[in-house]
Amino acid sequence: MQNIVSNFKISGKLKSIEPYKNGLVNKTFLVITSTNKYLLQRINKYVFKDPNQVMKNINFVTNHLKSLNRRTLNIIKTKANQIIYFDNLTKEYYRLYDFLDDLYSISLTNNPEIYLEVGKVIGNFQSDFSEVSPETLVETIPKFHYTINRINYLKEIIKQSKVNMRRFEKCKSICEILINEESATCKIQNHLDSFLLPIRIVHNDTKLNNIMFDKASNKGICLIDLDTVMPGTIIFDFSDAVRSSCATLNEDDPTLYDLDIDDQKFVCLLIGYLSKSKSFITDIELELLIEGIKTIIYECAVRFITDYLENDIYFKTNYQNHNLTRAINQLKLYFICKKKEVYYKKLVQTVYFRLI
Ligand code: GN1
Ligand code: MG
Repeated sequence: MQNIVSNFKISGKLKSIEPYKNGLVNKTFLVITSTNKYLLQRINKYVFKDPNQVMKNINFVTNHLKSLNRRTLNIIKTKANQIIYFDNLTKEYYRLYDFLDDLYSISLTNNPEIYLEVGKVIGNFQSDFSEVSPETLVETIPKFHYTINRINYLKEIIKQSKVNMRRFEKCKSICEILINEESATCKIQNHLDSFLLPIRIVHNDTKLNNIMFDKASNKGICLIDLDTVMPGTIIFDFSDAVRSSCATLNEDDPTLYDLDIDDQKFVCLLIGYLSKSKSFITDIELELLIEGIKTIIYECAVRFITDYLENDIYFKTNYQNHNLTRAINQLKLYFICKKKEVYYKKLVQTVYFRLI
């Protein structure tokens, strides 16, 4: 690792490089020198087929945010003045960022004000890009949130027996339930396919631990993990934040008895989000916000069970059945969301018209 770090323009004398908790996809290290702290990341080549383009997108996004005086990730260039480093020996791609030492990320908390901040951060990010043409960024993971493709892929690998059969025996009924629910989750994709939803620059991965808060004031400051900032719909940014932060349990918690969506957190997030997005959100986007929550939870369940059946090639796992646990958790959350759908849709209307 020392060799890798030495290729970047770091200041101070290298003191330590330690693995750092972060995300289910890339590998992250905290780099400490005598004067600074940095985050080194090895980009997951299986997930991101074109790491150079991912970094070009991130470079654009961070420069745009900086031009608006927003806090964001700061890319440290290599000594050859590049935004990414390719290690010939291991054939791996690396990038380095300044470590945001005055900010922190959270896991679930009961403080409702935090959820107001979550909503605001997402609304602000979308607002900062609402005037930028989506074609500016390349779709580095094509059709990332095209839910139907995800379920079709699952059906296909089952049909062609390209699954771990021992694992399939364990989760056959889960797959069946997911396949049965397919039609309930295609509304947003139908709207996208018929060009009824605006395509904008969006974050696409707004889970709670990708949101940074200020240590001193607890205000929401910015979104990190900019790998998936691409053209897409704002609906899923709102929805994924609800999925990951308003649930009463983490996405891989197996103690499902207590799993629910917390209405108070949801209302706070909604108020925060609409207070920042009401100037650009269209009627159809507003109408489909709750549909988005249901869809994104369903999509996650499908992605986790697919990865389980493909022997955990995509998401990092800590134990044998980790992806199965995640899929079961999300499936239950999906049905909880379905039950609350009508109530939440009314809340969207109530909050939106109060804010005008
Ligand atoms: C991954 O990278 P990370 O951990 O923030 C995934 C998201 C999933 C999430 C589930 C590029 O996000 O789409 O919703 O795991 N990112 C990618 O925890 O696939
Ligand atoms: Mg990510």
